[in-house]
Amino acid sequence: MVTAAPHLYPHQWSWDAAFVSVGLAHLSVARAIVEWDTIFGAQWATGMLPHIVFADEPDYFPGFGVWGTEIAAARPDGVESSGICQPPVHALCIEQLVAIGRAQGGEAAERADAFMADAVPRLARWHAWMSRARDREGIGLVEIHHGWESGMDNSPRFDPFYERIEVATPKALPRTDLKYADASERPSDREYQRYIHLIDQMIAVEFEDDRIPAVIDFRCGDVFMTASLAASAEALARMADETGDADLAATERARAEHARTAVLASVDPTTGLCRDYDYHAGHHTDVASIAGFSALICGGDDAVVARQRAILTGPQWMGHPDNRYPLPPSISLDDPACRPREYWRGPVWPIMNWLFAHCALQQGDTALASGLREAGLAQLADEEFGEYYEPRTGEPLGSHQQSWSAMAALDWLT
Ligand code: 9WN
Repeated sequence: MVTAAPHLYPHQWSWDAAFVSVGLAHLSVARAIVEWDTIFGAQWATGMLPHIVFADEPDYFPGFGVWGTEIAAARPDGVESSGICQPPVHALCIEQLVAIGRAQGGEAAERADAFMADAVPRLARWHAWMSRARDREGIGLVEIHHGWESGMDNSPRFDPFYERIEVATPKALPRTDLKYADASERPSDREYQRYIHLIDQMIAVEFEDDRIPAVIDFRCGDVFMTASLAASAEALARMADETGDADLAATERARAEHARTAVLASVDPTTGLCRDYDYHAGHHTDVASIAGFSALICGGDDAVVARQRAILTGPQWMGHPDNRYPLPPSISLDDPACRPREYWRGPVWPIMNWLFAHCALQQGDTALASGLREAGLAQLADEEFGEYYEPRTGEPLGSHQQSWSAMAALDWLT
């Protein structure tokens, strides 16, 4: 496996690895496929792809022992993984990997085609799990039970969800992350107490999908996960067309439509942005973050997309006069909640730039895609491959040599 980062993240993360495989494909399709052997080798019997596959490396908290997934019946034998998921960008990345392999021709193309045929049924199980286990009420928004599932861990979009969690007995927190990143750039201990509390709630019901919603304090209909699912379901439908599985292609197109409808239904008519849904409170939330632009990931309504594009490229986001580069921060610099050095509370994330550029290209918006590519490459020309960047100064923050940041550069340059 390629670890998500050399020190801070010494294991394989699910959506990191999916992205990283696209970068690897430019160097070696065979190597890129090895990455998927690890991802798919950890797929749970339910179809879930777990968010971390652990390497034999103790220096990360919370490690396998804290996760307690040895009691999860669905976890495959011999694989140490966490018990939650991450955004379903996998099909979208595999489609890109296959396109890269085909463009290389010869053996690379043959390998890519054979891999696609193997991957399609696994992706189908993954998407089916997401609909079955995480859209139980059929409203279409993918339900998450931990901020880590969103991949945007401590984004202010989750503050309303975390604020109601009272941790009765705080635990010792061996914060290994603080050895490798400055505390001011990472989530607080208070946040970590809540993260661990949610894991304990899942352990109490042995990570069983049917029992978690009744006990978990965090139930968010995540609009960004949902838009990722819609984009990936379209990608999987196109791959199923190619492998001749018409039933699967139809299922995935229906899944994409259902997800897209929920994303578009979440749009706040006043702000024009997409909103998460609070299952406990029974309403949408109204925190503006980069996830608010989820319609740009999945498309589906030209007017909504045009409005979000105008806001994203406008003076509060990419076009902010204080920006070092015209790139989207995770929270607008004009927002009082913005903390420009603190993780998902303000910084610019290279992988978000890549994802938004990729989806723009899919939807024919070459101008947005090339703007993100150009500015994204200018930022990464520091060759630090920061996990995230200070929007105003362009200073790399968090981990350096972050694998998916390197992948963005590799894919954009080749
Ligand atoms: C928890 C690996 C991961 C990314 C996430 C990012 C961060 C982990 C952490 O690192 O989360 O999953 O320990 O902070 O938020 O998106 O997948 O790069």
